[in-house]
Amino acid sequence: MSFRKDFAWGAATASYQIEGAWNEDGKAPSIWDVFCEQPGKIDDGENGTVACDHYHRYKEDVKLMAELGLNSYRFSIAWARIMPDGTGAVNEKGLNFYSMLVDELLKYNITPYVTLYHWDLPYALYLKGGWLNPESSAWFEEYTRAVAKKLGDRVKHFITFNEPSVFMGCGCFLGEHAPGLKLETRDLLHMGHNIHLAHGKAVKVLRELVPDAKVGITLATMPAIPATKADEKAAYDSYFSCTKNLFFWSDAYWADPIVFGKYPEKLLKECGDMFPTFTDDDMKLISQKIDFLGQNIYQGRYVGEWKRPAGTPHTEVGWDTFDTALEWGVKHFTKRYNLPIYITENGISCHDWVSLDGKVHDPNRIDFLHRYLRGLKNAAESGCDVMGYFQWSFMDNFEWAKGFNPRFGMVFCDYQTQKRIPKDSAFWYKDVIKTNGENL
Ligand code: GCO
Repeated sequence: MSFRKDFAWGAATASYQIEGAWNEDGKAPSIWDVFCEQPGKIDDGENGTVACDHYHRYKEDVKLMAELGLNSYRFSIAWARIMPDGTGAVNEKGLNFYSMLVDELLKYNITPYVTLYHWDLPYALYLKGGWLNPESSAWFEEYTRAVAKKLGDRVKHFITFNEPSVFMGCGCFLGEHAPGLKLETRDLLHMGHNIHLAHGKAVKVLRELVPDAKVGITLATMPAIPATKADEKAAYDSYFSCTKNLFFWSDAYWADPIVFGKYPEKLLKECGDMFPTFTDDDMKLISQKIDFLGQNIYQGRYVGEWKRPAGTPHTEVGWDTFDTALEWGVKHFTKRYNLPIYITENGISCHDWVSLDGKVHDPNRIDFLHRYLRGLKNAAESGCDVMGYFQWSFMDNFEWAKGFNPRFGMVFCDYQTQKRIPKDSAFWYKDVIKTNGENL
């Protein structure tokens, strides 16, 4: 037994990171468009106004996905493209772009996985307080309704939010991502509750409009890896601990209310009346049944007696590698939440460039993916319900505050000419897909 027969082998992207066309066909600015205008926020003063120009090149990109053997593709929708004011009038042209993209994917039998929110909040909604506004969950519901109405006949997999911990943590606590805020714990607790409610309302709308849809949420997660067999329990406990200090980085803060209908006890106790008041109905809304959890995993951390060996392999952005990160992430999540799991992101930035022979050789990426995927296979073989794997990313793209320097793609993007060159690893991944991971 290995990966299930209908395993989703895919790649992921996000709207602001690849689309460009930032002000075309009625699209309004998002918080990322505005954040990038501020001097010093993005390496080299870059921005996503053009990025990979995917908005104009989606047909070429989807064709390449098919040539590389992908059977699934995860992308996100730019809210400000389909609702420039965030609520109210729907911009049909913007919505049509996604409709055409979906048709193109289906033409090649590539299953679309739609992320509703991958960080690019309409700027108009930021002006109204963004996720701090108690109305924000209703805005999200309205937006979800517009997407579901248009795409729900063809899209059957939806992810409500991508990495709420990161857009709160980096965007509203550290101030390093849009919208660049540095909020206090009390404010962040309110924001988190609004995001939870928004998730719940979106699930409800999707159940109503797309009854055969599979719905989940994607968390950024850094698995706790037991240093020895004896550390397994400690690793599990540490993975799901959640305390007032930096509560938003905790997976339990996000997943416990959704799966169990409860915020972590310890957090509630520690926060006392700092915690926003909530009702039983709130918790019912938040904890409607979902079909899967998505995990974005790049790194892990060891629990137990462990000292980082000098010269540990690390990636171009300086992240250490952890061969068993996927394995432990999936095993711990399965133990706690007992839901099907997708790896909605995993990948590596390498020092990729075009060699004299015109190709992009990325042996480190091949080795990294090979190691991580073996771990995922172990998890599947141990009985965890692993539904699919999406490499981050389909192509090199705008890596948020780090601009265009990190290259996470299976496909190289020459930003001057917009030429796409599949890297060596893309052909390696094609073989993995062809054998459904038997060759790992
Ligand atoms: C995130 C996002 C992606 C990133 C990727 C690499 O995790 O930050 O979902 O948009 O580009 O993770 O850092």
